[in-house]
Amino acid sequence: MITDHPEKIPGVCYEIFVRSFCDSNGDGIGDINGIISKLDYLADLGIEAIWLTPIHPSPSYHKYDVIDFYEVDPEYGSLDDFRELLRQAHQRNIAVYLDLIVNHISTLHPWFVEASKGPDNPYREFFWWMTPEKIEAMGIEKRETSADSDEVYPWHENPGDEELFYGMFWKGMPDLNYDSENLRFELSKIIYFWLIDIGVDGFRLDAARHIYPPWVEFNNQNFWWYFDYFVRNIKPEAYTVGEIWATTEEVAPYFKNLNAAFNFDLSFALQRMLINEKNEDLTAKLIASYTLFEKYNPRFMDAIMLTNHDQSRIGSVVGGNPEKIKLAASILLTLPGQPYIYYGEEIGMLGMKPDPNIREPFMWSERFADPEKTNWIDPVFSTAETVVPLSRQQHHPDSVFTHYKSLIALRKSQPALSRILHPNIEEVSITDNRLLAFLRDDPQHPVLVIHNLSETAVSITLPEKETGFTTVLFATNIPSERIEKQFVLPAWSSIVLASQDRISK
Ligand SMILES: [Ca+2]
Ligand SMILES: [Ca+2]
Repeated sequence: MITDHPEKIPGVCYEIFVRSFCDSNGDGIGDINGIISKLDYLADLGIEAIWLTPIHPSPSYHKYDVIDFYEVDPEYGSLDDFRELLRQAHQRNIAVYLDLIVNHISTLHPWFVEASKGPDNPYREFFWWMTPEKIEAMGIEKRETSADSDEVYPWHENPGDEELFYGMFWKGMPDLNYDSENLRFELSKIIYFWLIDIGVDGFRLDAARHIYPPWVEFNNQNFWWYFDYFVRNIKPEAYTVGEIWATTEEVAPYFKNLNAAFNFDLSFALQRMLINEKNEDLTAKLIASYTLFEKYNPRFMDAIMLTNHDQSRIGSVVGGNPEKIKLAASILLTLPGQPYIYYGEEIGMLGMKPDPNIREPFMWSERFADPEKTNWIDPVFSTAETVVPLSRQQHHPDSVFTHYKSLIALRKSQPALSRILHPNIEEVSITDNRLLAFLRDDPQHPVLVIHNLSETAVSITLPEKETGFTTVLFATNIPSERIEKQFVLPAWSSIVLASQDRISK
């Protein structure tokens, strides 16, 4: 059980797909120095923590198949660059989380190069090896596809070898086998290196539900107990957030040993609600999920997002409609938990799968040859014709960017909105399913939030209990400072209201 937590929990987090964010040296590939040059931008936006997708040497463009856990890929910079990033991020009170991939490595990693030499190699035990006969006898030739892997046949040939190796994502990524004490020791050295020697603030943990394969899945929690035990011993305040791409019920037990976990059910519910323009009883579902999470860890942190680097971008999910892009942001940034903004969301970037097209270059400026813009891929969705670059949004009062910035500032200014531990959300008796309405309670400054999901204006009468909420803290399309208990909320609009009564007490 987790005993300690970060002293100051970052509220608004930001996921950076490093390759596409900002190029500092003109090679067209995003890099660490590029991120350093944008720390002021992120601080100005109100970001309190950044999660970097993997930075270690790797043969792939996304770098989720690691060759060396102790280095930075030269494409992205050096360890010294990374130390400088940490130093400058911390100066601005921005925490830095590394994407740590403990489930698998690249076949080019020395551990696998060694292990593939044969059954007698000392590194053999770092992986899962089995003869075809045993695999067949156990009935594990095939796996059921999951949200995060289409792989059906997870056993792969090692040329000249009688045994196959297990790689649930694909044959270039062999799964690691943590039954090996030597491997656990190697992992503890890696954790120590990054948390203590380098000084990162925490880890985003890739594929956390897949550490042990299906036939020994029950060992997963034991592994995370071990992981957490080690982390807490060397850096009690470190932050851990797990990618458990599964239902709320499957996510919940992971809170025993991780501070936070991404809420995929919420992500998909929000996307459906924005597409269908109908509430799916979201508040009640969230409260039920909190009750479940709390059983495993009363200090759980709900890591919430619209989409991440594995999902089609929210801008495209809502058909590129700028009003709905803003509505999506309004919902995310008024819900409890830790919002993770995926880079480019704040300027309304677009993108649909396949993966490279949801990871297109960030659009910094309108200059034809923007030296900061990465060009490792020709963008298909986020182009000069479809997305207004940041430079033209930054000082525009109606831009998506200004909308994000205002909402982040609002969230940080209101204790009722920024609560992370013991999330505060309550239902209100506004039952029109075109609306998403909820109360964020607080002893001094409770806040009432109403979103209109639909394409038509909706007339609202505040319920008896909420008639005190007449002061407008934030609104899309409603200019007045104060409203009556009856008002009309325009299409795809949001309003955040404070209670005059309770504030004056
Ligand atoms: Ca570069
Ligand atoms: Ca695994």
